[in-house]
Amino acid sequence: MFGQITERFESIFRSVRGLGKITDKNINDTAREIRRALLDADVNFSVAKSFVKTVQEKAQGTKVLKSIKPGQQFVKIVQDEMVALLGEKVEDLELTSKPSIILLAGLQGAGKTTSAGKLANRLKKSGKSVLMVAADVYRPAAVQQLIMVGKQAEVPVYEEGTGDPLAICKRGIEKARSLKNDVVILDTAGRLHLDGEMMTEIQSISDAVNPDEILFVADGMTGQDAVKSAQAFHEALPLTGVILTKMDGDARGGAAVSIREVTGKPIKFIGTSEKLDGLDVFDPKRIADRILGFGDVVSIVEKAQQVFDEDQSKDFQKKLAKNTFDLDDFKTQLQQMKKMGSMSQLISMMPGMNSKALKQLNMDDRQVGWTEAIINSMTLTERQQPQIINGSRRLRISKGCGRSVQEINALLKQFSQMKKMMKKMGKMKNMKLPGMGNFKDFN
Ligand SMILES: Nc1nc2c(ncn2[C@@H]2O[C@H](COP(=O)(O)OP(=O)(O)OP(=O)(O)O)[C@@H](O)[C@H]2O)c(=O)[nH]1
Ligand SMILES: [Mg+2]
Repeated sequence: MFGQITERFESIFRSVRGLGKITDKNINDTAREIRRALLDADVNFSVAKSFVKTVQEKAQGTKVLKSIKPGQQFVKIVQDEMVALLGEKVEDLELTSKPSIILLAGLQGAGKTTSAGKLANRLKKSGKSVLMVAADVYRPAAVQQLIMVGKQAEVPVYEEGTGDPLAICKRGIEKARSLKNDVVILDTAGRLHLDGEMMTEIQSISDAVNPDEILFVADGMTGQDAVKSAQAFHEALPLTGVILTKMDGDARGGAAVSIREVTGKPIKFIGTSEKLDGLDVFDPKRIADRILGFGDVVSIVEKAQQVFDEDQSKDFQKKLAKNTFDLDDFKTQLQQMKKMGSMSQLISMMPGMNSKALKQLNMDDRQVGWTEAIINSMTLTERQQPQIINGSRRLRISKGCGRSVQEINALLKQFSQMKKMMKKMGKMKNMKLPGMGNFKDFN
């Protein structure tokens, strides 16, 4: 997520942090760099312009402050403004009526049906009973797709095959009422916003059923196009929020940064995978930190908590404290991380993991398997004291596992980097990450 823009901010901040004094010149230079980074990430032009203007004005204010680290204050200004731009606080769904109605609208292929399933799954897990309604009668496989999604989420689907979408929605809601469901999710057909007829149709659905939530589902990969279509839908429908999908891809960040400012509607969720659990609450603070390269430690902690074994975590913490964390522990940890989703996704959330470090540490599931194989061909002593692994040992290990010596070198380097990183993190108190020691503040 946000690879490119994050890299740019990291480099901007590197020079800003080092500033001993804030002057007009370095304020203007930095402002220009920030504007370029935002525009290159496909952020809306006027959003970028006003963002930079505010940052510039506030930075002027720090010129007079006799602070020890003026550069750090500058960074803080950018951070605060980014959080403000993204909407400041988490905006939850507002589901007050019974059944509450959620209408999903958006362009073709944006991810409405997938998001319907993810929302249903999420609501179901929070104890609500949900019904999904298949109101896309235009694409032949659409109903079947929602039924499949419903099966995965174990949420029932109301469908009539073809027919009038408005009538189907109404009868679906009636059904939910008779079943005493808490929430009904209406999955509508994808539209091209140029298509007046289709827009009128979704407007008539919205007018007739008066949804609690009208969520615009936008493909986060499409940058400013997502913002433009959000605007068009916003003019046609009383949107209550946005779901930004496909943020696991190489989203440049333009949509995430601009949509709220342009439409005035909050992003409520982001899609982070094709799977049912790939939906995260949009937290402006966390996303700002990720965009700006400060890492999203809270998310890692949460993900880790979901999969890490409590006893094992304590064990790891002890080992970290005593600095006896070895390659066997590394292996166990890799196995557990595998459960958390792709390694690169996880590592990209870590603070200080700039893109270069990320590339060095980047691993896919296959590589995790190879890494296990390499560690398995080491002796116990080698695993505990990797520093003894010299050239001839490397050759032997390589023969044992069928991976090249270069790969073994890379693994050992990775391990020592990871250990260093953990040691650094271990020094930070307050935040508990199971299996990885304690954390404190980052920036
Ligand atoms: N990687 C990734 N893929 C996603 C995400 N959300 C949706 N997709 C994929 O995007 C494609 C389109 O998703 P759908 O849910 O069918 O989109 P839709 O808006 O219902 O499309 P129409 O019904 O044709 O308008 C599918 O291949 C999904 O798996 C996401 O958050 N991440
Ligand atoms: Mg669909």
